[in-house]
Amino acid sequence: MTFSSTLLTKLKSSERVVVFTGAGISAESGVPTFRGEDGIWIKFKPEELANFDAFMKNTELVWEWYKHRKRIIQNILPNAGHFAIVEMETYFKSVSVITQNIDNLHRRAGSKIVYELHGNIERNYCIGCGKNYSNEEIFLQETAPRCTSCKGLIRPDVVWFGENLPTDEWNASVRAAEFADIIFVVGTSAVVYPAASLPTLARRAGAFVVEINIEPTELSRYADEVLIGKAGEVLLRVVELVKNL
Ligand code: BV8
Ligand code: ZN
Repeated sequence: MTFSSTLLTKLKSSERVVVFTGAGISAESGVPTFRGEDGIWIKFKPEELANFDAFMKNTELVWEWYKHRKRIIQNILPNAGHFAIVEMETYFKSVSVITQNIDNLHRRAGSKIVYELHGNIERNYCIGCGKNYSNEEIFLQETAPRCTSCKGLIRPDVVWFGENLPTDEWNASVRAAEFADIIFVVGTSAVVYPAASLPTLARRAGAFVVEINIEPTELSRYADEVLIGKAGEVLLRVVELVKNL
């Protein structure tokens, strides 16, 4: 893998780094992506499952799907890509992770600044009274879990299609993107908005955009550098590069 001299210069001069991640960075941990050949959506369509109306209409099916994903995520670990991003914190003034993933792997790897744009599958809450529930409590109930206080339906604390993103996480992510010297866009097909607008927002504000993916995407034409390869391998090479600057 070759890196441009511009990237080297940028890495030397950058202080504020943003890493914007999608399902591809968790693929090497064994989490199925959404749109790849093993993609979850292949079996189901977003409109069937990941939206509030579908949840109200097919509560048991939606919960079956989320319990299935919760079990996958309970048995996986962060991978070299997540740990490489943590290591970047040693070499830059700030490293902010903006993730579309709901698997909590960045935090579990040790990243200090993590903005979860689409929620976290380890959290759940009652739509009646807002009471929070852990996954352990959810698994105790065979069917779609109900609130012990108000008998309301419990839902996963994730952002569904048609739902707004959490305001604080979104505002903090926009600010981080606006002030980034360099933004790494890792393992995302960049098709879901408004999250997918962040890399071009960063670019317009002057950031150097580095895309890391196993194939080109919608975003590649806006990237200053496109590094084709697996996130874990490429990010390790980038950290090696930074170490020897
Ligand atoms: C919103 C959580 C304002 C749930 C997710 C009509 C009506 C309403 C809204 C819309 C509409 N039309 C468009 C919209 C906006 C909509 C949208 O963008 N739709 C798309 C499909 C067109 N967005 C929304 O609804 C958002 N909210 O707009 O609010 C609003 C409010 C009311 C009314 C209107 C607007 C909310 C979107 C959040 C959806 N929730 N997840 C759950 O997970 O169950 S989305 C889900 O897919 C992920 O969170 C992620 O964000 C998203 C994209 O997936 P990726 O992460 O990119 O993964 P993917 O599989 O696609 O790609 C993986 C990539 O990795 C590939 O490029 C692959 O090559 C690469 N890769 C694979 N392996 C590796 C690798 N790279 C490196 N290394 C490897 N080893
Ligand atoms: Zn309740």
